[in-house]
Amino acid sequence: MEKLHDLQQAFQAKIDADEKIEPKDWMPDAYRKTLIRQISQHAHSEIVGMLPEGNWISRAPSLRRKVALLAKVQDEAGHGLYLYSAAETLGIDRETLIDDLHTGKAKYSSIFNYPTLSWADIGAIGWLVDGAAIMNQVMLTRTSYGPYARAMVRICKEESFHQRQGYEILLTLCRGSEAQKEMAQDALNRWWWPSLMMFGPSDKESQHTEQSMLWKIKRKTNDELRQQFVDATVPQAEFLGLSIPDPDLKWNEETGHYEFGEINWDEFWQVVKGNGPCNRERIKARIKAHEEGAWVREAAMAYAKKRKERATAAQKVA
Ligand code: BYC
Repeated sequence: MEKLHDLQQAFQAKIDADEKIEPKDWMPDAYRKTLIRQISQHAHSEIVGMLPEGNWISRAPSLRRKVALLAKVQDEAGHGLYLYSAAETLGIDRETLIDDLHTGKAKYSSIFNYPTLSWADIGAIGWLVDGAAIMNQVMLTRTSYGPYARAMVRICKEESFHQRQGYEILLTLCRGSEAQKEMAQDALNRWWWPSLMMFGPSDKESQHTEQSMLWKIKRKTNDELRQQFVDATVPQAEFLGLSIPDPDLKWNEETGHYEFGEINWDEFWQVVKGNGPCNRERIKARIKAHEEGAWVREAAMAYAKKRKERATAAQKVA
């Protein structure tokens, strides 16, 4: 008992001193569990996040746009892989994690359960969804678990290219014809509120924030990040000449922040529980891709096994 207490104290002291926790270090079970939950849900978000945009690769309006979108969607697959690997360092295997996604046990970001109806949505996703993701992920480059923090550094660099490609799509549309500008406004109208929901429930409702802040898994709360996002994004919308679909949005001179209207939390929880516009379609598409990719995984495993056998045989000869 005493020993456990000492271990816990040493662990928290390390966190308080801003040292990283590494895979072989002792950690409380609850810390491990929280990290597996958050990192795997983050990985699932990257992989499911490929679907709404992948839908537009074949319909991109020019070769330049197609190449950029292809690269972005491919980057997201890469982010998913870094994150599954980071989760695996905590002693869970990838098949279990993927199974949890397919059976609905594990969550993924609510944002990917909305449809992409026009090309302007690809601009809005890059600008708003990747913009929100960066806000959250820059904080995570300083998270207390080493493998997660290091994965985030590279992911953030790529996300900033994603954000710019989205903003540039909207800038082009907003400087184009009246119809193009309307398309951009319509995309902003549909993506604004779901983007604010990405940051999770309000601090009052959040179950995990308090503990995650003590462990420095999270460095900022859901509401802090959401406010930071609104403050950064409103001037960007003004530059585009678009209006944010929130009649309550106003600048507060005293606080130096924008005030904004109430989020529809009922819609948020419906989407999180699996009843959003595209939840069923997304999971169906992921299961299909997983099943169709079985032969690739089998071939890769067989190849790895053969190489290992050859290396062992060569060692014996030597
Ligand atoms: N959607 O106590 P809370 C991207 C769940 S996409 C669904 O505040 P926590 C990308 C939450 O999991 C971004 N579920 O939790 C961009 C919890 O349920 P469980 C992905 C949500 O963990 C473009 C419950 O609600 N980023 O990168 O302290 C293209 C209570 O919440 C959501 C990440 O995942 C939501 N929006 O804070 C492609 C970042 N919000 O788990 C890809 C890493 C909350 O108890 N994650 N829930 O069943 C985090 O930073 C935190 O997990 C969150 C939530 C801020 C999301």
